[in-house]
Amino acid sequence: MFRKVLVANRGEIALRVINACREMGIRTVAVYSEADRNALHVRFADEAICIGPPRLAESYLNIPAVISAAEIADVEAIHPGYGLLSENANFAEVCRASNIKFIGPPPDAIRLMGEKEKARQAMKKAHVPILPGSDGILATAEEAQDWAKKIGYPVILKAKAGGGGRGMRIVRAPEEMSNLFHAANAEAAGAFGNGELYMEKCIENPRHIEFQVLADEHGNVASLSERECSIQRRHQKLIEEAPSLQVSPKLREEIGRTLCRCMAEIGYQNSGTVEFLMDQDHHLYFIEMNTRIQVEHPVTEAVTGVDLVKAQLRIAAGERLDSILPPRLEIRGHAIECRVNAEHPEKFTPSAGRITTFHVPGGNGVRIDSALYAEGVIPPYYDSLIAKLIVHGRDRAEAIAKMSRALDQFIIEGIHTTIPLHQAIFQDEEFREGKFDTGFMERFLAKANRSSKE
Ligand code: MV4
Repeated sequence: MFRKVLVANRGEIALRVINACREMGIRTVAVYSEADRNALHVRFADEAICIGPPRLAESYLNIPAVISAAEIADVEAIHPGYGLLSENANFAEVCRASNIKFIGPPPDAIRLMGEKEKARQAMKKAHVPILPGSDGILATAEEAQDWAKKIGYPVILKAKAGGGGRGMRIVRAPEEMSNLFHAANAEAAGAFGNGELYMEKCIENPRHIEFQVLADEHGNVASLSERECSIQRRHQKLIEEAPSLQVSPKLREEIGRTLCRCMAEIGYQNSGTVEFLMDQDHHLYFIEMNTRIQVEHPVTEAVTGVDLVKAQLRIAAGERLDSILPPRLEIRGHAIECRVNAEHPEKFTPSAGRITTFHVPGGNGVRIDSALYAEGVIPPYYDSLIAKLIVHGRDRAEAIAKMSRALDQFIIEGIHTTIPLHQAIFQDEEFREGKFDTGFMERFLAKANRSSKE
């Protein structure tokens, strides 16, 4: 096992990695920006190195600064967390060239999944179900129209370099194609420096369901079942749960088995998340793969009992999956996570400032992953995620009851948070019955708006 690991992140995920290292007897090195001098990841790591000014590009995204810190501190490995440098193939390559283990997949696997169209073809080759779509990049709007005629409207244009919904357009009729093609192309070029587009059949109001996989460096792969992430707003997830009520044991087994074969074929390593859309007929279709640990990983940890960050560290140190995982993976109970963001609950604008009052709920089956503390200051430069509240119950009803109780006891004053929004969602009948899709938040907010005007 590693003696010393650098954590190239901040906030709750930096603490999450530090905690795992601590419990495994690994020394930790934090890096931080000038805005994070008083942050908990700096306090809880064994060593901390300031790598630059507050702006991300000058600190947490500054590859030479991060690598220099790793060399000065003499670490054997870097854990990138999520976001920031976690899916940067170039960074993974620089780590390799510097003789530092990048705790994640090989650079080629990151690069493959970063090119959404190539990822699609790789999945297709391994018999993972994909949606009907274009074979490759669309050269012109006319070519797009030809494909759409074959596939059937509505179709969706997506950016090859995409993600997060940018450069995406739904096209419902041939006469819309030309305008939407050029709009998507321009948006993708602006956002990713690459305007290339591909096409898929559009699924209306899909569910978003993702499978967690782990792969060791000896060709072994395991599927750790799925998470349901349909409660989203503007491509930001708000609530995630595991397992999904819509995935039957048979479907879970089938997709899991196919993914294991696929990941072995690709030469995938470490933790990954394979995203699917589910249509009204409960069929799953691959859309993209994330090559990192995800924000919502704790719900999978709760129902499988597997510590995914420790698994990442052990895989990166060369251990085999059969020594990391129990002989038979079982799903126990139901887990739900609420992402608590520092933002105004109605305007959804970021809220920065000093925490005055702070109280966290506890009790059986309640977990909080957060880097907040009383009198702590939330800087305005970074992600608005400030805490994750995760509950684990015997079944979904118990998890919902636990979450409602825990939200009522979660007190954060001094800034605006999404706690009141979560409280309202947990009272919603549609949500409580599990009858929702990715259109839920839009309907929910429209309902809330209507009743506030009455
Ligand atoms: C889709 C889709 C419908 N059909 N692809 C949005 C972000 C990107 N990761 C994929 N997205 C979608 N892809 C096809 N073929 C609908 C969406 C989509 C969506 C997906 C998951 C969760 C929320 C969403 C909100 C709007 C659109």
